[in-house]
Parts: sequence; C-alpha cells; structure tokens
Amino acid sequence: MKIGIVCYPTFGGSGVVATELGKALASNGHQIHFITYSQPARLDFFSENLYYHEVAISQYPLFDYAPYETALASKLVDVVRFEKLDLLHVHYAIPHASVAFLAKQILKTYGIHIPVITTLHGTDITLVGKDKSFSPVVTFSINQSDGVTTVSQNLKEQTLEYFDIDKNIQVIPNFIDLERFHNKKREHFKKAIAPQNERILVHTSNFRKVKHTNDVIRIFKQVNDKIPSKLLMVGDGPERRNAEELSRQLEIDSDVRFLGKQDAIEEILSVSDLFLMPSGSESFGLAALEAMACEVPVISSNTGGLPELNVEGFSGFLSDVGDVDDMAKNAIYILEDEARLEEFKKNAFTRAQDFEISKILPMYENYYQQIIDEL
Ligand code: GMT
Repeated sequence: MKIGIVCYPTFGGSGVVATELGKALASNGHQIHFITYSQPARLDFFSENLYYHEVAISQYPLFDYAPYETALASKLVDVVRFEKLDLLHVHYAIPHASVAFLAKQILKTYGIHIPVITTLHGTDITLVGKDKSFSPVVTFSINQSDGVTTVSQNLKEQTLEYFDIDKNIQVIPNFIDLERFHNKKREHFKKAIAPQNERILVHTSNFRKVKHTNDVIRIFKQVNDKIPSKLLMVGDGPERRNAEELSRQLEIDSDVRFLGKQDAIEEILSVSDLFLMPSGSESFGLAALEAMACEVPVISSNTGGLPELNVEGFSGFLSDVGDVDDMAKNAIYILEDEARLEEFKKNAFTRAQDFEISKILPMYENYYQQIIDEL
C-alpha cells in the first residue's frame, strides 16, 4: 500500500507512535509518505520506502497566526495526487482530521477518492478536544473519517461519551519495538548514578500539568525516607521548574537529577528499578510501556487506559489519581525486597511482550485493507 501519514513531528507520544508505525510499515514493504512541518524526531535514517514531505508555510505580515491548516491541506492534495496514495492516516484529531476532510473534498474535484483514517491519541479528546472552541470541528471530522482508531478501550469510551459519534471505533493499542527497548545491563552507568547501590526510580514525560510531576517528587520523598534511592527526571516542559523547586523544599534535591530531553531513553530505563506515572489523565501510557520493555515495573495512577497496560500486583500497582501515599506505599513494597523486585521486573517485561510491534502491526494493516475495500 501507499500510505500518507500526518502527525506532529515532535517527541510527544502520538508523533512517536506515528513515526514508529510508518517505519515498521515501510520495512514490511509498504510505501510510506510522512507529511508534516518538520522531520519527525525518530525518522533519522534512510529507507527506500520512506518519504518525507515538508509543509512549508509562507509568512505574510497580515498573518498573526500562520495558516498551517491551509498549507497542510494543499500539501496533502499534492502528495495524494502525484504519489498516487491509497490511504491517508492522520494522528491526533486536531487539526489533522479536519484538514484531511478538506483535502479529501478537494481531491474529489480531481476524481480522486481517498480513504482517511484518524487515530485518536488522548489529549485530542480528553483535554483539548472537549474544549468548546474545538468540539464541533472534532465531532464533525471524526464522523467524516472513513476509519477511526483509539489507543485504548477507555479512550474509545471517552470519545463516545464526550462527542456525538456515529462511527465504529477500532481499538488498536500502542506498541513497542523490543529490539530497541530491552534491558541493556549498563552496570557502569548504574554505578555512576547510584554509587552506593541505591534504588533508581525514573519518570519520563513532557512535564505538562497532566503528568502530575509534583506527585512524582512527593512519592519519591516518601520512598527516599525509607530506602536509599535516586530519582531520574527525564524530559522537559512547563512543570519542570515547579518540580525542581519542590525537590529543593523537601530537601531531596541531592538525590533527584533532572536530565532534560534525552534520545536514548532505553539506556536510562535499563539502569532503573521503578517507573513512576501518576498522571491525571493517560489514554494509554506509552512511556510506561517503554519502561516495562526494559524490565522496569510501574507505579501508576488508575486513570484512562493505564489499567489496560499495567497489571495490578503483576507488572506494578495502580492507585487513584493524587493518592501519593498509596503510590509511595506500593513503591516501597516493590523496592524493599530484592527477590520481589526481581519478580516484578520479570513480570513487567512479560507484560510488555503483549504489545510487541509484530503483534500490533497486522491490526493496522488489516484495518487499512478493510477501509480501502469499504470505500
Ligand atoms: O502524553 C502526552 O502528553 C503526549 C500525547 C501525545 O498525543 O503526543 O500522548 C498521548 O498519546 C500517546 C500515544 O498514543 C499515549 O500513549 C499517551 O497516553 C497519550 N497521553 C495522554 O493521554 C495524556
């Protein structure tokens, strides 16, 4: 198949899923065309089946806001016509689903009928999409998509609850490439971070409010009071400053390291003992899956799609959003006993294997074929 993929090219989960999906489809023989405003972060190698079309926006003094949607729609029309694409797969509803609808209408004037699949990733529904300034367009463009997928059963339910949707929604979970994400036994690196063999806890995110990064610090404070430990905070974003401030107030800053954005996440996860994800909302939790693949058990909240990933008492534990005491209690339970920790690590990897890319990729391929055949 010749597939156009539209996504945010940044480090966010939806962009990562879209890019990894495109790369895997390309190595399965499909021709993949990424259409976005800059090179996707993980599209860092050459493959004969991978193409990248940059959406360039003309600047003009009249524009306070550059019209990205218009430029993207025009680019989609161009790429579909001249590369003869079979399907457009857009990731994150806003604005990609409505732009794809517009491109599809324009293409009809050329006698071209292209199916559009929209994948909903989470905040496009749970935070941004629900906002009244977007919801009529989100509802319309989801209903106008030929196919719709969500990354968890919970996100499907939330989509049906918040929007008036008359489409069937297919659940296709996030996936993991275990060739990249597996435990790499980096003993020298571990020793540098935890010279006294302290336990290493880790959090990776974009440090937005929804990630509850201050809860990460509070959980760690309680763990650190009982068990010699270090915390690695990976990523960057608006809440980083507050989290840094809180770790100073709680006088644990010498045990907390803020590493900023990192490419080789799997190296950091490989030296970690426990992953903390106390999010206020999380449609799936790709970062937790990456941790599990590297044999790191997960202490998470029980919101959104997290119970579909993290198995209570097996790969980790789940608590109510904001219940820092319970999360800390569960973290200590896992970390205080060597044999128990090893068991949870093994289980985390076992659970991650359920989401191996080779299991999830055929779900997308079959769905693409179904939608093409239906049109
Ligand atoms: O988590 C973020 O803030 C990034 C966001 C995105 O769309 O880039 O991630 C969402 O999509 C990921 C991939 O499908 C999911 O694994 C994340 O759980 C989801 N984030 C939230 O729902 C908050």
